[in-house]
Amino acid sequence: MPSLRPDQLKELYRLMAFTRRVDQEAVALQRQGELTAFPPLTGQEAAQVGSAYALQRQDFAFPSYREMGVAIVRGVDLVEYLRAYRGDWNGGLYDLYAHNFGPIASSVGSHALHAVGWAMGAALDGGGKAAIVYFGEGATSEGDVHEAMNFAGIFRAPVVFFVQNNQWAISVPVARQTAAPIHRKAEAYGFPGLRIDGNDVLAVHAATAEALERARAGGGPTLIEALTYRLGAHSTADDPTRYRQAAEVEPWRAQDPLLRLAAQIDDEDFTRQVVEEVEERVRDLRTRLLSAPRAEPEEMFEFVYAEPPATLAAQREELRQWHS
Ligand SMILES: Cc1ncc(C[n+]2csc(CCOP(=O)(O)OP(=O)(O)O)c2C)c(N)n1
Repeated sequence: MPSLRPDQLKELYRLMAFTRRVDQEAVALQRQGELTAFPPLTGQEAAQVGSAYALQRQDFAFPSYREMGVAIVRGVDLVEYLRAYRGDWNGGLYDLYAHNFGPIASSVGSHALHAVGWAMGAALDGGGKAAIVYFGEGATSEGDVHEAMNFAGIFRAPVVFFVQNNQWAISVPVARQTAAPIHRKAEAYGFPGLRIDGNDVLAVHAATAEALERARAGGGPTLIEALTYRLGAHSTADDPTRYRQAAEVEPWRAQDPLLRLAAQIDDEDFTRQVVEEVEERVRDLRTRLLSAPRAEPEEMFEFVYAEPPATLAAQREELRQWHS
């Protein structure tokens, strides 16, 4: 058992409950036309919150598109975060350095390289900092991830590769992704790899805290494979009933990370009170998001060309006429 105090367990529960509720709200906002698309994380709260809770201020998190739980723990403003899913601005509007939380990486696996680069820079600056990069088991089939791990191993970069093995990469099951367990791939790159119960927030926190501490102290990278399950759809554009059976999902519902932590805390008054708190915070978030400024569609033609080619100029004109 890691040395977390009872008040820290409650803090973890609050963070996880808030993450779950915002996740549901974001899906609703997409259905209402307020967000363009959203990739829900329900089921993965322990993996995200437990690992991010082990980060220190000076560390840097590199997220994929599904890491809203990490953004919440890092203190990123959720209006700014969600506006990225409205398509207002590529990569998000938040200040990356205010909370050391990187841009949302939509290109699968690409940010593993960014994390290793940052980590090598941090080591050159004198150490004491670590990067953590989040990606799914599907991303481990990308060359970028292997190049990142190989480089990290050679240069002993202070980085934790945190894989959320949520069993599915859109419609591709993990059995079609790799013939060997993901955590064992670390051995080939010369650093430790471990597999943990990703729905047990205490296990996630303990394993990540240890890996980050080793990285900060100059002990090099770690690969953590957190076994979890994506209870919802891949994204709001996906229908998982087309490729997986309800009978597969049900046993994972029994492993719900929130229920497991609630059982450990065993305080019904507390969990009831959290539900109320979270509702209040989500109401406030919705109000602020709906009143946030919207980008002008014409902005999509800006910032790439000093002198736009004729095709783009014509498209811009067409958009202008369509709007008028
Ligand atoms: C380089 C690249 N290839 C393909 C895609 C399309 N795509 C988006 S998400 C996804 C599946 C990724 O699965 P996984 O890495 O397991 O993460 P998860 O979505 O389950 O969190 C794919 C193929 C992409 N965004 N980028």
